[in-house]
Amino acid sequence: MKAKILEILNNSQDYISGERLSELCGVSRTAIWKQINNLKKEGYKIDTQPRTGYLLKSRPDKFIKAEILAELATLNWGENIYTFAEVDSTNNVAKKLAAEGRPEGTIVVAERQLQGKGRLGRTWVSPTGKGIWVSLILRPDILPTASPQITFVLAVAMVKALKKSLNITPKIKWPNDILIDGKKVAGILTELSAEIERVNYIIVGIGVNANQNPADFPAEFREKATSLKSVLGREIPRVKVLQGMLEEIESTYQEYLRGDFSTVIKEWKANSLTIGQEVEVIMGAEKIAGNAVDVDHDGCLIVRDAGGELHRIIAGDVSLRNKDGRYV
Ligand code: BT5
Repeated sequence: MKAKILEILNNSQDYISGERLSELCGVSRTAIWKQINNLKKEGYKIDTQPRTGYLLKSRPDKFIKAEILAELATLNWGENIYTFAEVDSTNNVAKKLAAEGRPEGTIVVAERQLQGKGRLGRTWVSPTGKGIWVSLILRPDILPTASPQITFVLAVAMVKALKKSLNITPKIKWPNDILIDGKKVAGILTELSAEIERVNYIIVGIGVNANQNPADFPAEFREKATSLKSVLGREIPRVKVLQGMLEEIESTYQEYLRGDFSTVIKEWKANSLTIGQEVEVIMGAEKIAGNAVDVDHDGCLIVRDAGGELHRIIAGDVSLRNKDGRYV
């Protein structure tokens, strides 16, 4: 009923009386009044006049199902959206839902993560209301060995989405960083559940820094992180950006499922910061320096060292060599 009231208020240019709302919704005026108060608590600004009734003044930029669905133009995704004020990690919640059998395209999004995860047990800082902390369940019919390709699909989709919704052109640093002006604005975490020859599900988690100020980032990575707000100098409509992300992710993923990884890789390379650069790659205790010459069909980074030897890197952290010869 709340959704119905919201829809009516949203379509109404003028005040609408409690009586008219109760007629349209088939419930008592007290029930309407209760739901209006609930909407106000959620952040909807509804002007209330004793004689004339209710007028919706503004909608909250919060991860509320009705808001996400309002202008979502995905083809199939959106039926299963789970929104939370607070979770440990949206990837963990999505993993649980996937294990319970929730379908592909299930979306989990939160205002805050208490234990947001990066790769290799690292932390992803996810303060309340400042970012887009979202995970998706995917169930691609691919071999587990092909699953790293999904990170590429996601990175390409993220670049397209940010370009489309905010008119900015981020770059991708292998394998999972989305950077603007050399600083990380978003990260992708792909987690796999598989048998030897079959993927059960893949959870992709995306963290986008939307409305942080520089001081909101911990000192240890403040120099390396940025937010969309810092880049554009204005508050970012998170729900709108999320909608754009879901639309681009769905369409790029569908393209990939039709067998078009080569297009994805081509787009990835066109937006890559890494290829052609002098890099240092750290893989646990091992370190390789050289020129990042390519990524191969499995998404591995190919680095040519000073001696001309080629190294195929499956996982690691890349630093790019700057003008002073330092790796940053
Ligand atoms: C990533 O890891 O970049 C993957 C981040 C994925 C986060 C999303 S949020 C929704 C979903 N649920 C989760 O629990 N996770 C996913 P990695 O490449 O390992 O980068 C992590 C490193 O980036 C940290 O060690 C910090 O140095 C830095 N970092 C942490 N929080 C950051 C932030 N908000 N912005 C920029 N850098 C950050």
